[in-house]
Amino acid sequence: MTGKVWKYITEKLMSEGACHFSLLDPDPLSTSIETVIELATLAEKAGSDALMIGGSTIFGVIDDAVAKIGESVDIPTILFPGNITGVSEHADAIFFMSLLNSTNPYYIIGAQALAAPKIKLTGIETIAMAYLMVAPGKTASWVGDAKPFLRDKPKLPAMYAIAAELLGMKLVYLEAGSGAEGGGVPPEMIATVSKFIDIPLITGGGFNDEKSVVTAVEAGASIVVQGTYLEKHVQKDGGEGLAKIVKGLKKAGTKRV
Ligand code: 1GP
Repeated sequence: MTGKVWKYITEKLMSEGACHFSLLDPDPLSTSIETVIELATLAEKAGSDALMIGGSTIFGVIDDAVAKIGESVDIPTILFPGNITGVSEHADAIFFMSLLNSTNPYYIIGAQALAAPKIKLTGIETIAMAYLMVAPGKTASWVGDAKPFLRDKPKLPAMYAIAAELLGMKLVYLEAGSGAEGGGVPPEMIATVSKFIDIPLITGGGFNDEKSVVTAVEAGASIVVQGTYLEKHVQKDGGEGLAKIVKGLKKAGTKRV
């Protein structure tokens, strides 16, 4: 299992230039497991390349949801943990992430250390990722005690992203926060950060239409994540809109291959 998901991601990026990931938040307070599974299957059908599972606030145990989502799709399931409660052995991989611009060491290395023995013992594939919070940052920023980067100061996250690469991390995630207003992380910031790193850049938070997703890829993002868009639209249109967004993303990606 080790390395299988990472191989899948890198091969996709090499052949298609960009990937689309769908974020599922299996929080029983806001969604039923049936809905989460429906969103997962619709996302796969629309061409999304992988499912990320997690959230900043989880009211419940995600194990069951992760197992059921995994049984319902063929695309990889990757944990996107907001805390040690977000770990499950039923996923294909876990983003082993550090919120580098947190002001609280717990979110930089504390939670990771607490979760590390379980992750190591279960043998789940880990993908080391720098998580960088950009304003507004929303709930993730609040929970993670972050000092979010100012949207018009791209050199600051660029410095952190280079440091992440030099520390051996495999990915850099520029996060504006789920439900962020303003069309995601500014393209100028994506462009500056991606220019200085050789590892793939993921971005998410507020990408709610094809234009913003395509613009992010054109600016240099390798992977764009959508969560809120899925929750709001895919059940209504059967994933038609999402399929269009993925098609636009792939078209923009192909130009970079
Ligand atoms: C949040 O980047 C993700 O961690 C997705 O954000 O819900 O705004 O798509 P949205």
